[in-house]
Amino acid sequence: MDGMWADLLPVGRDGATGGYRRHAWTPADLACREWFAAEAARRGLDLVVDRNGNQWAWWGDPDADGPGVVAGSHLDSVPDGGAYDGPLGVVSAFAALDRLRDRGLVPGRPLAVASFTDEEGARFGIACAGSRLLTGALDADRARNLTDSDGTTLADAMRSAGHDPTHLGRDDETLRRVGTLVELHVEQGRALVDVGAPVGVASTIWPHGRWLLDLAGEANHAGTTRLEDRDDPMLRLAAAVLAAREAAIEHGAVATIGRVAVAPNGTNAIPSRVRAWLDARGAVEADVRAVVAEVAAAAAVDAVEESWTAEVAFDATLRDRLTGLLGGVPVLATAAGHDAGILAAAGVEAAMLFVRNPTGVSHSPAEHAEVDDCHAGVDALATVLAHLTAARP
Ligand code: HGY
Ligand code: MN
Ligand code: MN
Repeated sequence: MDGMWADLLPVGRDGATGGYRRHAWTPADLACREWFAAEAARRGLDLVVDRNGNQWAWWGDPDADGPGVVAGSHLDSVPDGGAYDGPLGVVSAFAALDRLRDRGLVPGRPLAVASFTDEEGARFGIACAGSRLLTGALDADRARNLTDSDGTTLADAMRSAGHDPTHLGRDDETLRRVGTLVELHVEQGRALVDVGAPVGVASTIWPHGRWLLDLAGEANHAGTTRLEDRDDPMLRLAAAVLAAREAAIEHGAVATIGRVAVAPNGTNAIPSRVRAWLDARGAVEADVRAVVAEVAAAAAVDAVEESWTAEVAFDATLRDRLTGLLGGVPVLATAAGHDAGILAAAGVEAAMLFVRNPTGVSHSPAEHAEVDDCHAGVDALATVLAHLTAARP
């Protein structure tokens, strides 16, 4: 594990912030994809890149002997993201497969390591884009026409990276191969550290979504325009940001406006337009919807829903089986979205393992997990995979 981790660590890392910028279909992302292919080749696994760009490294033939068991996560990051969110799950999946081989175990079912494309949606705005396309939760034409901040479409970015976007969309051939998905992920919170446990099992993913607030104003001179003559969209943005916090407190939810695009973005120009993206989440859908409505009202704008993830309750039988198998580890909900949640919502049997995060911090260069806890995660994943694949000497 440590060698894989060391190889991956410098890929897409920003020297100034120490954070990662592994955004979909950029050179950094392609370097991660090459890393994945090399690790698959090193183990003699059959590498499959599906029509949506997701990578699968198979030990055994899921078409002949499937459906199989898949362990994986994602390699892309948010802007200035941490080292563990995503990569810990992919590295741990390869390491767990190595553990089975080290113990002389052969799976009774095909086993794969997977890396889902564009889980963060950092460049094109839709989280879990690869798994949403795979399951049909994201329309292919809409996906192809998503644009990044430079106006590059997803289709063009994929083509430039050598991946044909023509056949994006639900992929039943790939889905049929997946009998059970287990995603290991660094915990993005403090539940495990607060109970002193290195590993936990997921119960649910909170409902959450992303909304665009598109605020039009009137461009004008910052110095010569009288206050009473101004139509400054920044004031409505300010109202939205404050309303997001107040509504979140009121409804027991969380709400964030972390991404803003100002046009023309000049120091001495009243903006003509401000676009802001609201991320809202909560244990109860109605609370999330109430937060969005109050933010939209405060900004006097319609909030345009860009993505929505309904609550995911992971398969309770599988959840309890794995919890017992691991000796009664904690079971915890998360407000973070994951590819395992997208596949579970599409009817795939799925589970998640969490590895302790000593500070709970994520989506930050400060994100961290202790080596011993990472190894505990690999041990747990290997135990789970041996069980699920009925591995035998
Ligand atoms: O936004 C999320 O919860 C995940 O990191 N994509
Ligand atoms: Mn993330
Ligand atoms: Mn993640």
